[in-house]
Parts: sequence; structure tokens; C-alpha cells
Amino acid sequence: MKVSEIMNGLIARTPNELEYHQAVKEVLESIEEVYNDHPQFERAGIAERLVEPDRVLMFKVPWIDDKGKVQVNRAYRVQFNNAIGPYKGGIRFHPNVTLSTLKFLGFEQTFKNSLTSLAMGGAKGGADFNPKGKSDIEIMRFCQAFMLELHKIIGPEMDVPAGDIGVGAREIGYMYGMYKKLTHQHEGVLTGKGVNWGGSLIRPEATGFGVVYFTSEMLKTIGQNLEGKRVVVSGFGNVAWGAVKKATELGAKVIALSGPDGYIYDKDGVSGDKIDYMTELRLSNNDVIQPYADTFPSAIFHAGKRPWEVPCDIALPCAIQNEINEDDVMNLVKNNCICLCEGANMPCTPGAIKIIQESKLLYSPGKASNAGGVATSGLEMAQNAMKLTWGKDEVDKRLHEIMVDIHSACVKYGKNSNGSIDYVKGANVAGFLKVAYAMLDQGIV
Ligand code: NDP
Ligand code: 2IT
Repeated sequence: MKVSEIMNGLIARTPNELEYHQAVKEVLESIEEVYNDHPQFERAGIAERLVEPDRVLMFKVPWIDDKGKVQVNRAYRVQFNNAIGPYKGGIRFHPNVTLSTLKFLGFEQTFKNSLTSLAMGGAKGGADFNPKGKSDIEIMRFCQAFMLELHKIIGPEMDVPAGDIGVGAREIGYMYGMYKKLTHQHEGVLTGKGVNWGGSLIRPEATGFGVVYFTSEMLKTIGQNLEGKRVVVSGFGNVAWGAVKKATELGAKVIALSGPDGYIYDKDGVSGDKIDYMTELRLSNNDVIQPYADTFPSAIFHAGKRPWEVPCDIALPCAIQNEINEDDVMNLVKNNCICLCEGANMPCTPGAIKIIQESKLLYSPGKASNAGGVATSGLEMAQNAMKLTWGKDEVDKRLHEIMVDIHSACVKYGKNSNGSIDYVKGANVAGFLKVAYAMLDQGIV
């Protein structure tokens, strides 16, 4: 395999899909060596087949807003690869969603799901719908209209969607209600369900908890732990909330959170009621973090700024792709940050990653460190299949074990000769190999 040849072909076929190219290039560059050591991969065209999704459903979602006006959004489900299990991955509602966004996310999801060691293939879906400022009824109508089309291609053994940006427990509930009405089936077709109707305990917390468990493992490699560490988190949504909760519980102090409007610096740390307040803020359907500083006098709001200028020991980006650029990383390095562990998917630009790799910063890519969310979705699927539920401690224990195992896989495939760990290479190679061997076994399909 020559990465440049595959990339040139991909760019020629999909010239506008920049986020997708970014994700593919990173993976292909990391696996190039191991790929070329296995001539059977080349013979089976594994790379050429991996970079094309199995199928894409694109559909319109017409719905009526509270003023009685007809609105139309564009929606997609990208079923990327089901070599190791049914398609699995979240749904994103965000105005910037394009096919390129969902292809990048579906591609990443394929390797992430492989890393969890559970039987899940990769997929992603969503729409360019902006939930901000919408009423609860508008959200319901949109979710129902979305499911009216999506239900045709999903099922517990076929494709199991979940949440992502803009899609949480409320939206999953509305979508599930419509799926049930259309199919007459009460089954494990979505994850992130309410605990009273098939959801798993710990799923809401799982991505953030997993990020912090992974961070702890990274810190152990340099003989450190979270106790007393200053943590900066971006975003204030589902992943950020879980990460803040667990980091605080393990003795760290979260000193900054951010939104699209800027960041807040809280000298006393985000803990106790302030963590519950994050959920309130999220549900308020506003687009801003500023009210945090109006509510808690210990915090100062910095308008239009990114939180990476705040001196910290640990950086946990939990908002959106490409939210950390070269300048941001230089700030982190200058301030002696020791660990950058990704909660979001692809939050660092390629330029930022280059600088990180030339520094001593411990750095983990999202597909390894944020895999706890989908892993716990996998545990929800297992519970649904057994028609049993596990207690909170049982799920949390399994989640913790999975994160420790993913860390070990990264070390196995990413350890450099000088003892440092290239988590990008480790995660990509470990995730890829399992999918590639499954594809080999299953022939050219
Ligand atoms: P949410 O919608 O719950 O939260 C996203 C958060 O990011 C919100 O607080 C949002 O604020 C904020 N945000 C959006 N744009 C920016 C910006 N430019 N600067 C700062 N903050 C911003 O989504 P999730 O927490 O679910 O997802 C966050 C990230 O984690 C995404 O990359 C997602 O793909 C990834 N992820 C999610 C998983 C899950 O299980 N939910 C699992 C693994 C990864 P606002 O809403 O005001 O725009
Ligand atoms: O990016 C992700 O891993 C998610 N949004 C969670 C997907 C899932 O199926 O739980």
C-alpha cells in the first residue's frame, strides 16, 4: 500500500470531504508499516475497501416548526464497516453536519469499536439540524420525522445508533418511541435508552468516565496519578460532564470549561453542585457557557477565547473536531501540561498533532480514550440480548476493565524503542488488525 496513492484516489473521488481525508490519512500513515508486512492485506485490497463506506443513506427530514412553517433538513446514516459486528455508532444533530463529517466519524468508529473488543462494526448518522433554541415539541417532531426514514435500515442485529453531539437521552427517547410505533418491536435498536425501558446504568457517564480511566493509565506510565492535578476541559456537554465528575472524584481539580462563546475559569474548581449545574445548562438549549460565571462567583468568563491558554497539568478536549490547533498546543506545552487525552472525536488538527509528537506531552487519540461510551453501549446491547440488567458497579467495573485493556493494546502496538508510547500508532494498528483479519476471513464482499 502506498498512502499517497490511496489518498490521491480518495481526494479525486471526494474533493470536498476534508474532515474525512484528515481521518483517513492519519490512520493509513500509522498502519502503513504493519500493512506492508502482510502481503495478504494488499492482495485482498483491504485498504481500498476500508476507505469506502459499505453504504450511505441520505434523506430529507421535513417537519413543522412551532410557527406552522415547514422546515427541511438533510440527514444521513453512514454504515461504514460490519466485519466484526452489527453497525454501531452515534447520531449527531448539529448545523455543521455534512456527509464528510459523518464519514470521518463512521471511519473512526470502525477502529474504536474494534478496540473495545466487543462485536460492533462502525457507523455514524445525523442531520444538519440545530437543536439550539428549539422547543421540546419541535425536537420531538424532528426526531420522529428522522426515524420515519431511518427505521428502514436499522435493527438490533443490523445497525444500532446512539447519541452524539446534540443527541442525548431525550432525543433517543423520542426516536425510540417512533421506531416502536413503526415496527411494533420493543428491542435493543438504540443505546443510551432510559433505564426504565432497556437502558444501561452508567451509559450517560461512560464516555467521560472512560476518558478519565484512560488518563489514569497514561499517568501511571510516568509514575503519576490524578490526585491534585489541574484539569482543563472543553465543552460542557455529555462527555465533559462525565469527565469532570470522575476527575473530581479521583482528586483532580477541574479549573476550566468552555462553550462556543468562550471559557470559564473557576479558581475553586468545578465540583459538587457545579457539576449538576452543567446538566442544567446543557438542557437549557442555549449555546453558551457564560451563565456559569453569572451563577458561581468563583468563576470568570473569558469571551471568545479557548481554554487551552489556562495553565494546567491535564487537557481533556470534550467538545468538537479540530478545536485544538498549533497555537493551542504550543500554549499547553509552554505551560508544562503533561497529558492531553481526547474525549471528543478528532479534536486536534494534524498540525497540532505534529507539535505534540515532537514534545513530551502524553497524548491519546479519541478512538482509544473516548471508546468507553460505545463500549458501554455494547454492554447495553448485551444486557438487552439477555433481557437482564446489571447493577451500576458491575457496568462500571466492566467499563474500567475495557479502558485498561485498550490502554494495554495501545502500549503493545505503540511502544517506541526509547520507551515512550505512540498512542496514535498503537490505537490505529490494534484497531485495524482485528478488522482486517475479519475482512480477510470473510472474502471479497
Ligand atoms: P454534547 O452535545 O452533549 O456536547 C457538546 C459540547 O461541546 C457542548 O457543550 C457544546 O456546546 C460544546 N461545543 C460545541 N462547539 C464548541 C466549540 N466550538 N467550542 C467549545 N465548545 C463547543 O455532545 P457530546 O458531549 O456527546 O459530544 C462531545 C464530543 O465527544 C464530540 O466530539 C462527540 O463526537 C464525542 N463523543 C461523544 C460520545 C457520546 O457517547 N456522547 C462518545 C464518544 C465521543 P453547545 O451545545 O452550546 O454548542
Ligand atoms: O463517538 C462515539 O463513540 C459515540 N458517539 C458513541 C456511539 C455509541 O454507539 O454509543
